[in-house]
Amino acid sequence: MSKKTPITVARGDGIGPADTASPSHKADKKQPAPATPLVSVIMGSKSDWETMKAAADILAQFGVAHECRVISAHRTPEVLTGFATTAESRGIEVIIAGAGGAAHLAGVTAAQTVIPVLGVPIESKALHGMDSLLSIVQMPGGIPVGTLAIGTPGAKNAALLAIAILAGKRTRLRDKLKAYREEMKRKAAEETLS
Ligand code: RP5
Repeated sequence: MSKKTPITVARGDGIGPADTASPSHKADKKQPAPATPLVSVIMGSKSDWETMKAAADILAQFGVAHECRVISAHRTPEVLTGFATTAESRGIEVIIAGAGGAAHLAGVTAAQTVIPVLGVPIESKALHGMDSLLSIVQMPGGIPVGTLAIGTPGAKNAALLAIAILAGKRTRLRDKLKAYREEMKRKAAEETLS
């Protein structure tokens, strides 16, 4: 592993294989935290971390094992190919890719794996993220990238969408997501303007 592509790995709290994988792997059973990440959060530059840590925070809050790495489509293209082509065999189920400017990271990643890729447009200085947004969202038909909002809200929602994808086959995670929504609803209902 290159020293220029730092990785942080956060263990989950037992959110592991899908419920349907095998009865002995039911996610509802108390299990040791899986060592292998289910979600990979990648970003084109360390400068993107300020935005992308919002995705990592949500994944940690839900106890989803994940890894965070800097991989650039143009500075380290070989590393990206190695990452994308081995992600499936490593057990990664969703990839979140944040990039800014001519933001090709998500698209180039999606081109090399069938794992769902969620793109987060980083708010660039020159064009306030419009360049990033259009670069990520305008994938030609055939290789999809799910594109979220510009900046921190997009990073947060990318993680929530990744959780929703994982929750399809993991009842405990689905329950956590429902509880999160309920809490949001409760807080909104209790808002006062005084
Ligand atoms: C992109 O270029 C990165 O995703 C980042 O948003 C942007 C600027 O990178 P730095 O010059 O800050 O490293 O590849």
